[in-house]
Parts: sequence; structure tokens; C-alpha cells
Amino acid sequence: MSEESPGREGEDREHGVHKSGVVALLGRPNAGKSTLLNRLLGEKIAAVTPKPQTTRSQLLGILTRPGAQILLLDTPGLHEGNKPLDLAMRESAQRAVSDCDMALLLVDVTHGFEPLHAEWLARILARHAPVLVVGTQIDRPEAARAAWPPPGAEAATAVLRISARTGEGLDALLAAIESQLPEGPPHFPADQLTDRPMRFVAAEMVREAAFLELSQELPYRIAVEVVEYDEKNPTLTRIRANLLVERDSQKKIAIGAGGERIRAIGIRARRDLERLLGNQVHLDLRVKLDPTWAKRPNRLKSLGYR
Ligand SMILES: Nc1nc2c(ncn2[C@@H]2O[C@H](COP(=O)(O)OP(=O)(O)O)[C@@H](O)[C@H]2O)c(=O)[nH]1
Ligand SMILES: [Mg+2]
Repeated sequence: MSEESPGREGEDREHGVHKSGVVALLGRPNAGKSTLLNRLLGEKIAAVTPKPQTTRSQLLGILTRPGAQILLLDTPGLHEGNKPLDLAMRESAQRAVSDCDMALLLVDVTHGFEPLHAEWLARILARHAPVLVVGTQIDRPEAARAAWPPPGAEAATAVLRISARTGEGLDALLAAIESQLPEGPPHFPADQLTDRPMRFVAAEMVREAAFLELSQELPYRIAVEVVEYDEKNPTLTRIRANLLVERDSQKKIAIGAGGERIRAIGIRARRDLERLLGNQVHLDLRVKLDPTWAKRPNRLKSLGYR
């Protein structure tokens, strides 16, 4: 039901045709999937850091426009490795391919279009779903040297270039998405931003803050559980959360001298949450030892990763 001609698209809207569908965001870690999701929604709901593995599970961002509801499915990207968390992340990206109505294959233009991208492109096209190959991060100086459109992407439905940071190319991207989306009614209320409960988004904001405040490999050993999310008071949301670490030595680092690390994490997360929720937030954040959180499938599930 896709329409490529802009003329017809305008006509569709006049005749009240509404479009909706799931748009999977695929690509290597750090391509800029979560940044694009946040930028298109105009709110930060997905964790973004310079470290790979920031996104651990699927997150649906809901973008309601006059003639379309675009359901942007953020994914962890393709991860190598065979640990339970790697498997959960890879399953999640694979599920996105089979569940989506169309896909955006995000390619950092400074890294270029690789055989891996060609494989995914073919896999999605085999499902008869449209694929837009989207070059990302074109605001970076190195992007000027990138070959674009890239050889190998000819089979894509369209090839575009964007910067989620400056917003360049995003109007054209939205127009391309809307032209390829199937007809369908909106599935969520216009003011709903995500399918995940706010307590999950809160856990992600705390985890992002921990990723940014803690150096090196420690972040990958961390998870966040929200044990209380109380919004009874409309002007003050009370959140109690634990930062889970696997070892006592990690606990010491996460707390920091005199508690300064965990305090910095809490302040950063609270700022994001107050902006997102539009009210005051009281965040009670503690570091908790949980040596096996990343090893038990049930624990991963309760943390929202499966
Ligand atoms: N300069 C620039 N940096 C970006 C852009 N999009 C993402 N980034 C950065 O790239 C890193 C990875 O982004 P993220 O959205 O987490 O990538 P993901 O792993 O694909 O979800 C972060 O440090 C972002 O700030 C962009 O358009 N321009
Ligand atoms: Mg991400």
C-alpha cells in the first residue's frame, strides 16, 4: 500500500487515509539509533551514550503525526557473543526484523556500508518490507569524505542521509517513512510516547547516567531495578531504584568516596526524569550487590531485557 509519489500522498491525506506501522531501527551499535528515536519524538526516552551496548532491549517510541502514527522500534543492534545478555540482545534485534512493517538501516557514514548491512538489507527485503538505508552523523567533519549513496545499497527502497544532532535530513526521512507505511489506524493515544511503562524508562535514565558517570568496563556489569514508582502526588514523583552490581569491588566504585559517584548518578538521572515527566522527582538510589543478575534468564526478564 506504499505510495512513492508525493502528489498521491497529499491526495491520500485529503481523502482521510491514515497510515500506521512499526518501523524497526537497525544497525550496528553506536550508529545513532536511540539518538534518532529521541530526536524524532522530541523527548529523551531512550538511553544514549558513546558506549556500545547502551540499548539492551526493544523500546517502542510512538510518533503521532497528522496523517500517520509511526511506531519506532529501537533495538540493541547486532551483538556478537554468547552470554545470556548477548543472546537476549540479539534475539531482540532479530524479532524486530520479523515484527516490523518497514525498517531503517542506520549506517554511520564515517564507517560506511559493510557486508553486514548488505546481509540485513537482503533479509528484510526478503520479507517484502521496505528498507530505507539511512546514513547517520553527517554533521561530523569526517562525514564529508564518505562515499554516499554507498555501493551495495542499490536494492534499498531509498537511501538518505541525516544528522540526528542537527536535524538535517529529518523532514525528508519522515516523508519517506510516511510514504512507505501501510494504511492503518492509530494504535495508541496521541499523547503516549512509548509502550514501556514509565518505571522502565526511569530505569533506563538511571542506567544511562551510570554509563556516563562510571568509566571503562564497569557499566556493562550494571543493571537498574526500579523498586518503587509512586506518582500519587501530581507534582512530585517518588522513585526508589537499585543499581545492581556483580561484585563488592564494583559496589565500592559505584558508591565512590563518601558516596560522590552514586550521588552524581542520581543527580544526572533526576534531571532527565524531571525534564521528561514535567514535574519534580525524588530519586532514592542505592547500590546493591546482585552477583548473578546477568546470568539468570528470569532476572533478565524482570529487568525488562527479554
Ligand atoms: N555528531 C553526532 N553524533 C551522534 C549522532 N547520532 C548519535 N551520535 C552519537 O553517537 C553515539 C551513539 O549513539 P546512540 O544513539 O546511543 O547509538 P545506538 O547504539 O545506535 O543507539 C552517542 O555518543 C551519540 O551522541 C549525530 O547525528 N551526530
Ligand atoms: Mg541505542
